[in-house]
Amino acid sequence: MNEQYMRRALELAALGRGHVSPNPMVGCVIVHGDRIIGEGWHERYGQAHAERNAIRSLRPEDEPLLTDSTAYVTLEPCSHYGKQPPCADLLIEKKIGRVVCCNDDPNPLVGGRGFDKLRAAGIPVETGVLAEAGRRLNARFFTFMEKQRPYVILKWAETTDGYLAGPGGTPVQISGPLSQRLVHRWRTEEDAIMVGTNTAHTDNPRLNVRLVPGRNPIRIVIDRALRLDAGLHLFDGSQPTLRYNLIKTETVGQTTLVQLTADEPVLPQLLADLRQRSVQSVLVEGGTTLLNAFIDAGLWDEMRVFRSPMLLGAGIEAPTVRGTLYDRERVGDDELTTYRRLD
Ligand code: AOF
Ligand code: ZN
Repeated sequence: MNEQYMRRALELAALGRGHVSPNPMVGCVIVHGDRIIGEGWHERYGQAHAERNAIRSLRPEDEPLLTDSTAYVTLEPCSHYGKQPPCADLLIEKKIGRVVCCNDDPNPLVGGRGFDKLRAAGIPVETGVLAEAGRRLNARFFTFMEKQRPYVILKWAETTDGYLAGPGGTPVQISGPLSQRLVHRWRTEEDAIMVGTNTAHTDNPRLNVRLVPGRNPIRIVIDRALRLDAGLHLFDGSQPTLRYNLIKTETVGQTTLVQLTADEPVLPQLLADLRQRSVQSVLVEGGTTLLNAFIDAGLWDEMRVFRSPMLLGAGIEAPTVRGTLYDRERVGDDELTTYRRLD
């Protein structure tokens, strides 16, 4: 077993970022002796899985080598008929010699049955190779399957003196142009993007992707009493939008009103509803009230904080960061720090 092939498989898997959700990103490398004879990854939701693409990439003269080859797959080969036929069946049919994986598939439709099928066909299987890297790559998918809620990313920009808006919530452009571009790329990478009532009202955000190429996420807003102005960009019907409220459920064009009950906390209900809709990740872009509500409820997985050189002197205080330091980098004049949950 050679970890370097699994690293390559993880690298290939990551090429699916932004295109495969709610499926996981998966990569596959087929190795004969010390030669890679096939490579593939899950490129697009609904389309061929990694293993099939790797098999397709083989030169015809290499096909007979499969019996003596190892498939390095970042996730357990699937055993079910979804949008695609089972990869375990394909590997058995092609008589692969051995299968090595990072992780078991937490999808209850698979859940070990892919490995069972392979073993029953006499194919040796090894799992748990670069397991942490595999889980990190598909943190959204694993959180969704294991915690039964979307992966929640809290994002904000704060000044050097710790404010994220001016006095009374006046919007201030705190982060620089490179940071703004980066946030647009993040929007293409998550299924949904969310703001609270105050931010929707004071910033009138579009919550779409403009500064980079990529798909638009679903927009989410909390509007308990349905008091937000119908003329806001959020309600322009240009992309699917979920408006969570306590009054009614109704769909008008691309905007869906979803009623929550006032008897229970809002966020768990909202995340449960998003799960039903297969929304696997949410980028929460503020404001402070909403960010703090997620933090207080313990319903978050990652914090991404831009700190700009700006000083405001007064204003709305940014939330207090939690979790463990995961990454720190410079983005133009800003410093971006990522924190992850401890558990
Ligand atoms: C694999 N290889 O490359 C991927 C897998 O609807 P489908 O057929 O596309 O199935 C989606 C499920 O298959 C997904 O939830 C996950 O459990 C597994 N994804 N499995 O063997 C792959 N992308
Ligand atoms: Zn599959």
